[in-house]
Amino acid sequence: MKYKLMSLPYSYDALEPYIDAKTIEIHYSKHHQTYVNNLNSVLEKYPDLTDKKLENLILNLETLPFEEKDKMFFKNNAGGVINHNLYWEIMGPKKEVDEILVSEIKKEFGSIEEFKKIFGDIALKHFGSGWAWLVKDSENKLQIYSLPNQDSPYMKNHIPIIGLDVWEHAYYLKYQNRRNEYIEAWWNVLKLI
Ligand code: MN3
Repeated sequence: MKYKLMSLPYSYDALEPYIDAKTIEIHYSKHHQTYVNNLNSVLEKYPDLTDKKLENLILNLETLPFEEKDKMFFKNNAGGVINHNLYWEIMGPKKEVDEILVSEIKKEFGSIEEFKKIFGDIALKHFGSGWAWLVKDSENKLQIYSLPNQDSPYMKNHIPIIGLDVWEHAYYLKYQNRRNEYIEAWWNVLKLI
């Protein structure tokens, strides 16, 4: 069994003007596709692992029978697939507000505005490639942090709720070095809150 690139739930231009069509096309059909292809290529050597949930595999990475050189490659590409699946899923041209999530965020961070400030600041200050995350930790408490590269909150046994890709490939065509403008624009296409 091979992993497949998820289907994008909207057209490339659906998130204009906040995220431009060209960026989505390249991000989805090149970057995300490459993570899927790489994942399948490394797992060809480990057929016993291919029908397992990726979330479980990366949580238990140290117990898996990977050769050292394959372990990092698997981690990066499995993370790339999981992270991007969530990224496309939580965005959309129309708000589909999750009222339960909104009330949990207000309870934990005071207000949606305050949450956006904290999360946006973490996303802005994350150095290099990576993601800003809102997660539920193992005690079901909301936490905000960033992780480098394609590391996934599942590696910490946390459930990712909201993930913002701050790799330059997510915004460079339209925003160049202005990550702050990408983050500001992104709140408009995050459909959950
Ligand atoms: Mn990306």
